[in-house]
Amino acid sequence: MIENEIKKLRDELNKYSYNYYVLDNPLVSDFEYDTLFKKLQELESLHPDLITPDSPTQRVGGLSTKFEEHKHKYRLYSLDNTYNEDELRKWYERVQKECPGEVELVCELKIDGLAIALTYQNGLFTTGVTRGDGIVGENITQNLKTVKAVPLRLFKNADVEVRGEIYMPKTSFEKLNAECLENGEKTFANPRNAAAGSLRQLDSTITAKRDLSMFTYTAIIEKSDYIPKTHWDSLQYIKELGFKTNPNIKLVKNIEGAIEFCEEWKTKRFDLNYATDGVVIKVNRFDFQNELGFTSRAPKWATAFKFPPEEISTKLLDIEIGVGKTGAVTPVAVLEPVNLAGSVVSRASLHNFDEIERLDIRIGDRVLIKKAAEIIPKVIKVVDSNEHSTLPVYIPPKTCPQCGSKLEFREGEVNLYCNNDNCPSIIKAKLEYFVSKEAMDIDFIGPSVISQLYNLNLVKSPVDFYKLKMDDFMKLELVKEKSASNMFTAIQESKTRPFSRFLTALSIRHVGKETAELIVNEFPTIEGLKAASLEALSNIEGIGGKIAQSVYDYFHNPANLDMIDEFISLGFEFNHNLTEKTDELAGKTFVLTGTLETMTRDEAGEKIKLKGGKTSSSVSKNTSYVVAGANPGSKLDKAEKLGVIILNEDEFLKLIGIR
Ligand code: 0OX
Repeated sequence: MIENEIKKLRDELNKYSYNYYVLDNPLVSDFEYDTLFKKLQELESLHPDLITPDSPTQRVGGLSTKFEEHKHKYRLYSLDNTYNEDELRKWYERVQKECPGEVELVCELKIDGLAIALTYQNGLFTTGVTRGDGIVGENITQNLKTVKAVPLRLFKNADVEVRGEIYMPKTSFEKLNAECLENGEKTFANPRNAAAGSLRQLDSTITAKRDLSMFTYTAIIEKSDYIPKTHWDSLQYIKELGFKTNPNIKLVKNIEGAIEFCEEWKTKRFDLNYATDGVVIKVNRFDFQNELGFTSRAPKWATAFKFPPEEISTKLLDIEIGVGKTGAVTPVAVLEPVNLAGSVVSRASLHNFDEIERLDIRIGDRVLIKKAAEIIPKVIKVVDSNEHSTLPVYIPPKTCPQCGSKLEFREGEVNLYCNNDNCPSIIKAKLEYFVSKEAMDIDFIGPSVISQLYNLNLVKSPVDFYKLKMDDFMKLELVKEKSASNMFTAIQESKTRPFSRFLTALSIRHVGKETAELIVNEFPTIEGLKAASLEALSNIEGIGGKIAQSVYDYFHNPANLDMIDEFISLGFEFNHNLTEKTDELAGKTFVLTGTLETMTRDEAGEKIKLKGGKTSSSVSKNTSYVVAGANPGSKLDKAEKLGVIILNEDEFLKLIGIR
């Protein structure tokens, strides 16, 4: 019977998948798996009524328009950190005050991934949510289904919420970055960012292509035939449910055992194929955990021992001068490349010129550099040497290395400043900030692209980004059609960023993200803000006189007002209440053909995507609309044949709400 055959295939595939992704023990070749998978897909397509939610075919994703907020049923707490043996012993003493005697502990590696909570009802996966702020997260169920280490059905029919960490193996991260480079796309800074970027895809077929895995460490049991009494036993139980747990765990008698475990993994962690940033130490007995309870943010029964940042010495080859968007001039160390915590470092931060003087850092010195997880490496001191005294003392520059203006100190600040608003370094730094994550969040446009666009006279002010055509990007080094189109699209997409982001992106002195939000709450439109009096600005709660003056000056500078008018004429709305993206056209596929009068086909495609629709280059029965401009090609004929709705430009503009 077909029903039995489908069930047999499903069970077989689930068994192979579990052995491969959870137990790391492949039973069959990829080819054998794929053949069975295709067979199941085929049978299910003939009998859609026989598809079950735990079928391996249900891991393949689809599109969503946004992630819904989800309030956690049980709060996800943070962990307090400890950095040395002393702090660990003090934590243990606090534990022993409540629970006298020797208290058994479980040591786990702290996986540097993304915390998630998975809900199972009667053994079936129902919801997967990001940690968020621990109280509310985002529902990413569809994306999590594509992660093979997330079981769709458990081995027991329990009601549980399980928590774990989604991570990307280091080797997969390197492979992904190599592919990104090849395609002219942005690379990820570390495996954690790569995992986060992969999970935050609205198109879960992209998530499905990324190699993500999961280690699980907590189960909150609501209904089960067995309730463990210790954390150690619950880890065993989690494994029995079908989850992957980290094998590098240890049950120890007291804090000395935990200290030994931390010491052991300080260096051994570099041999693992996943990133770790410490050890989590938990009281083993649940009755003791209940006794100890929580502070406002973290359990008292657990602590994280953070691995110390790695340090290494290398030669300081030069001190380069960077000029930031505020004109602040900062020294950057150019180093003989060294391997530090798994990556090659050739530049490091030197803070400011006072720091160089205080530490008496000289070019040619051997210096000690340190790197904490994900943080830019820093020079921390000079390593004693005989040469040091023979090297010339470092003298800070007197003029801007870029524009030659005299550098000056500003009152009450340690930095030196270039005060020339037309300094190319300052302009480029402002442009870099404009596109950054915190501001307009424009992908694919990095410092090198900005520098080239600036040198080619294509972009001198942020508004110029929005006037660029595809051809302009093709003038850049190593840029081919694919990355040109990525850049063009990313810029156009940014047009709908909320007003507060735009205000942040302008690099108005003293106006960062938080301040910009305070301002737009009070002045939700650009017209209102332009007309705001100094008094009205300083009356905004949280905004002092210095900020108010800076905002007021900015909006009374004719050059800035001209630029804003240009933004408006390019279609910017600057409306605080504007939503970033809509889903009006979700599920609709458009094919564009011929020449449109009011915009290019790329721009039309952008507008469709902003409303949640898709574009395609060929007409099929799945096409929702064909938009036909002047001189349409054969696509129009095909549309007519298939009975697809054909829109002229006017109708299209009405549909997307422009006319
Ligand atoms: C990890 C990890 C994170 C339980 C109570 C607060 C933290 N990143 O590997 N969290 C926890 O435990 C929770 N355990 C871990 N192993």
